[in-house]
Amino acid sequence: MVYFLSDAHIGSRAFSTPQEQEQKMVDLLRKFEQDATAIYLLGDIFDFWFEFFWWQRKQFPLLLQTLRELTNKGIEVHFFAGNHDMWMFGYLAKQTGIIWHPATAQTVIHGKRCFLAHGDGIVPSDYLQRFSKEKQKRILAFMRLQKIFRNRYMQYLYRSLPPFIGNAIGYAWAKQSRLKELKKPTDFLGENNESLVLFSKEKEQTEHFDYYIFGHRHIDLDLQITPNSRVIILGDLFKINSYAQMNEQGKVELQYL
Ligand SMILES: [Mn+2]
Repeated sequence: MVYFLSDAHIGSRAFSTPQEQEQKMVDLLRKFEQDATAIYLLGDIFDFWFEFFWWQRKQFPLLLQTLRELTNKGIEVHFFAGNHDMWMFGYLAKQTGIIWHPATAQTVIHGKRCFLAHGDGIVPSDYLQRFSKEKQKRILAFMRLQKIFRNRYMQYLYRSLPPFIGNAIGYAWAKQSRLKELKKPTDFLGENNESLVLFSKEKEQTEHFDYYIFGHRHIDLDLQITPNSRVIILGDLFKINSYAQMNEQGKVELQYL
């Protein structure tokens, strides 16, 4: 079995018991361990993850230990950058043996062509034109922020902060977006408005994938876009409590805890 999971947001200060979130993730990984050949973690597994230059106390030791044990057993664990945990500079991979994907990936699993990504910034080519001038401004501001987050020089500066300051800022920022999500979730916008679906439909015109699998949106979606192509959005691990699995025949199904 191959498993897909995203958006656990471990460590979020929006939850009263951050340890429980880590334990929940570990329990699920232990369940996967029974029959997994590979596990794809599609981003935002951590609510905030930043590897600073300065020494810092090991975060989430239980989860890191579990990941290490899984990879030692020969289970491939793929870890995709989310917009909350893209700041990995080799430490986590070295500690746990995960395979790090800073961007999207295209791969064949059990004979099925898969397009995999966290999902932030994945939009169709005519995306901006779909909105009013006012909304375009907000989207562009968000995209500028994403660019700063991914800028190597800015990352270098942030890495030189003492971790207790850098983490305090990061967790406070992340908490806001978690509270917003919990208070006012953005439900499925319909296949003509959901950017990940629009992107996949556009992509399908030039290149075929059996599955487009994403996280990020905090909705659980399994949508047929052509007779042999589907978009799967994984939901999350704190509100929807969902993940996906692919069996040896290449059949993908959403699962709920
Ligand atoms: Mn995200």
